[in-house]
Amino acid sequence: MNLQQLTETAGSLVVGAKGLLAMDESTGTCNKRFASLGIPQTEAARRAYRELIVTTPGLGEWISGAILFDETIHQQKEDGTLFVKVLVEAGIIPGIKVDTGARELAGHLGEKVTEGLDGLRDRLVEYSRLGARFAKWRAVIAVGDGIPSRGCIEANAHALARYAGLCQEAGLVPVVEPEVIMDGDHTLEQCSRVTERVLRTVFDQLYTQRVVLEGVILKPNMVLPGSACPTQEGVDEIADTTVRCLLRAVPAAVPGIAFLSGGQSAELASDRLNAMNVRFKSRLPWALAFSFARAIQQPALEIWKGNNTNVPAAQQALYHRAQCNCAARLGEYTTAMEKR
Ligand code: 5MM
Repeated sequence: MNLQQLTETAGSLVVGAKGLLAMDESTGTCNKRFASLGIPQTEAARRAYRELIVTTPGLGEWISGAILFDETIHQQKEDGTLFVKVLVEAGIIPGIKVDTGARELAGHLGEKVTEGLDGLRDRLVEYSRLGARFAKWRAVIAVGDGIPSRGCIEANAHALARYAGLCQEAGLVPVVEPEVIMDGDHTLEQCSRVTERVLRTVFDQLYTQRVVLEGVILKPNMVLPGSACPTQEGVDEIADTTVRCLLRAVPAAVPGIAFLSGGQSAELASDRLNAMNVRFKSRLPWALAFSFARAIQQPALEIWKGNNTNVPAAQQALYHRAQCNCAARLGEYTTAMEKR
């Protein structure tokens, strides 16, 4: 393990006001998003859409790293240039999602465990050869009656730590993503308790597996009430609750926290990240950044709709969301930025 290289890469991923662009939707997820907009669910359409993203002019001003999917890391622009090369030339670090998805956890009705450890060591070597410098693995934790269980939290935390250890061995920075999902009617307080418990367990497992925290990026959920909860707190309360939870559970050695958006609207995700940085930035041991998929991509996807003539407008929308989220990192985002 080259510790200096790992810490440098991790630092570059959260440098300045930049953040990560998650474009690692698996084929099923990407097709689902395409289907809802009437876009053909073909390899050609997925390639064209990913070309739109990676060729967005100026994207590297705001985006430090892009998380790719196995299909995408092998794909090329129409002119034959590999996407990885396009990203590097734009100053964006290529990364790769390496889990193989969340499946039902035996004996735990309604809970999942993320798979993908078998053969991971060899896959990481190959991804590194293809140009990836960081990786990502997502665990899914649901909140509900009697869940999450200890079995689910521990199984997922153990897998995340085993993955992170293998990444560091291969010289790739692990982005560790334990997502407490928004589905359900749980309260903000419940989400906070679950998120804290999950994060404490994850960091305990990372320590047990000898993962070097200086070479890790954490990708958590913001602490939010369930999407069906009747009480939806305001932006400041969500910012305070999220940061309080993170301060309790995330060691100061971690260089950066890059939130997932989890189904929030693009504007709310920016607004909440902004509030955290306005209220706490100067007092935090780690950078508070973003690693959004839907909250960066969705407006662009809705403009593109599979139509080539919409590419410039879609790229403009993508650029705009990336810019808004950088402003949010600085605590300089305002809703006025949306009225353009
Ligand atoms: C939670 O999902 C991650 C962040 O995306 P959002 O900001 O939209 O919440 C995202 O990186 C996710 O892991 C990918 O979209 C891949 O999802 P699947 O389910 O296809 O592996």
